[in-house]
Amino acid sequence: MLETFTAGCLEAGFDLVQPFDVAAFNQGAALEDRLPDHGRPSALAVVVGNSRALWPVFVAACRRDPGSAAAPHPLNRYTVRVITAAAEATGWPFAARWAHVLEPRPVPIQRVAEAAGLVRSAPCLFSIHPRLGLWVALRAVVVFDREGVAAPPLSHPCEGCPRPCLAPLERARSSTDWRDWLAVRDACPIGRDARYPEAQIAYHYTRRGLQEALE
Ligand code: B12
Ligand code: SF4
Repeated sequence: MLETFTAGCLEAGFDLVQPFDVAAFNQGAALEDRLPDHGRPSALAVVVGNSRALWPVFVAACRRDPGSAAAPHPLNRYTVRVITAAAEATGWPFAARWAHVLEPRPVPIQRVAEAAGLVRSAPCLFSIHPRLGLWVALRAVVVFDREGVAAPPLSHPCEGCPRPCLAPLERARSSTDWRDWLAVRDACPIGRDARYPEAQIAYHYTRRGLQEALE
């Protein structure tokens, strides 16, 4: 069933799919942050994210369905639609939590993804992936009603780094220019070849870029 879910996510452009045991997160989390566990001591959670691989697949989906591209928050809607479909295809009961949903409270998806062994927390507040650097987005965590699996160990990608991300972070914090936030990601030596394409950057930081990509 994990293969079915992973295949559905990959096909839709969500190329980061990391299974783990929900207990690995819940044990260290405040009560209000805990993820659903279907009443089990161990449950199979999967954190889903993406790299730049999402963008062409998402743009192609918008081309096929121009109405969805014109609606508010097209990427969030796409995320919910395709990840829900991938989870339903497994035939197992599941509960999903979405990174973009802020009410009643946001799921601390960066900490969830760290417990899953997908990323680590960088000193510049981003989650860092060992290959993709800071060029990753975290979208959802889905918990299935079955036994969990142990998260893989992940050494810290920032170990030994002189932290060139910190000076741009200080600038960005007192700035209203989104390019200053982009500079934080650009300062990191890991994952330079994983930088998002310009249209994807424009979409994430300014909400523009999608219409241009569709033209
Ligand atoms: C609300 C929110 C925002 C708000 C406020 C952010 C803030 N500074 O508090 C706004 C709209 C301003 C925002 C902007 C950005 N965000 Co934002 N945001 C979120 C969201 C939806 C909730 C954060 C939250 O409250 N978490 C809940 C608390 C309880 O979790 P927590 O673990 O206790 O707290 C963590 C976060 O608050 C985080 N954090 C705090 N300050 C900052 C600042 C930055 C730059 C980042 C990356 C993280 C971060 O660090 C804490 C420890 O892990 C998360 C997704 C999520 N569900 O977490 C994305 C998220 C943190 N954002 C993300 C990003 C990339 C950004 C931007 C850089 C660009 C963008 N929009 O794509 C900009 C940065 C500009 C800025 N001024 O901060 C990514 C980070 C990806 C990564 N590799 O780490 C996330 C995970 C969304 C995603 N889909 O991947 N964001
Ligand atoms: S610049 Fe260095 S410390 Fe900063 S996120 Fe990248 S690897 Fe980590």
